[in-house]
Amino acid sequence: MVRNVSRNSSKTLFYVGCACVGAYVAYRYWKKRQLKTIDEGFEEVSKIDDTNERRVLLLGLEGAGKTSLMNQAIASNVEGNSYVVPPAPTHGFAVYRLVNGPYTFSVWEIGGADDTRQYWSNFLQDTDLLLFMVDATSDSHKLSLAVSTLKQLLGDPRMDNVPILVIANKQDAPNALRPEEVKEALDLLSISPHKHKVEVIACQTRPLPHFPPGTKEYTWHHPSVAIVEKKIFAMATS
Ligand SMILES: Nc1nc2c(ncn2[C@@H]2O[C@H](COP(=O)(O)OP(=O)(O)OP(=O)(O)O)[C@@H](O)[C@H]2O)c(=O)[nH]1
Ligand SMILES: [Mg+2]
Repeated sequence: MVRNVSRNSSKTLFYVGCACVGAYVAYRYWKKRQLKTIDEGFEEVSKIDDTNERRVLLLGLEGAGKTSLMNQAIASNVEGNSYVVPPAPTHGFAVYRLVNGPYTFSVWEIGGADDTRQYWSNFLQDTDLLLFMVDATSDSHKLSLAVSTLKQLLGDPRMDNVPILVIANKQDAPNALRPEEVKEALDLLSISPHKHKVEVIACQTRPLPHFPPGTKEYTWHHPSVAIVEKKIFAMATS
């Protein structure tokens, strides 16, 4: 009798042991499959092709016309796109997507007000093109602030070798500085050509013309906007 009980209990022990080993093997197998799935997931993400993506940074003092330009660029980029006028000051940032052939350009506009400029340095990483927008009707005080702001930006090593397109905006105003004058006022000739390719382009987003039949205010853009766009596409992909 005693012998039977002990035989039964060792049998039970044997089965419990087998069950434990089986459960452990099943657990290891499941874990391995799970890790493999996670690995495959990473592989899929790493396979996503971002070679046709370009990151463009749009900076400039408040009121330079950054939002106005992008609203119109969006309107001219894809037929049927619309935008809201008048532009409001940008508190924080806005991202606009432009498409040209196989390329997608994400344009990051960061507001230019005093309290927002301190955050510009958070956005410098991986920039393919810097758009620096200037209100060409600015007085000398504002222009020298634009100069020191641009120099501070270019002092950041993350901006090394990033091409720069300076946009001399508000060319519709009779007192606006022309691109050559903006080049001088911003001391752009002092920027080493080995470090940055620099170009200056004229732009205006006002005044609104009479709309041709079939167009409305929200789909209108000034012809200079399309020229600026082309320049952005060329410089960000060169
Ligand atoms: N005359 C004239 N005014 C313009 C032009 N572009 C923009 N403006 C005006 O300038 C003002 C500021 O324009 P925004 O586009 O908001 O300027 P911003 O650079 O985005 O300003 P923040 O977002 O505050 O940094 C608005 O009243 C616009 O209507 C232009 O080409 N000519
Ligand atoms: Mg803005």
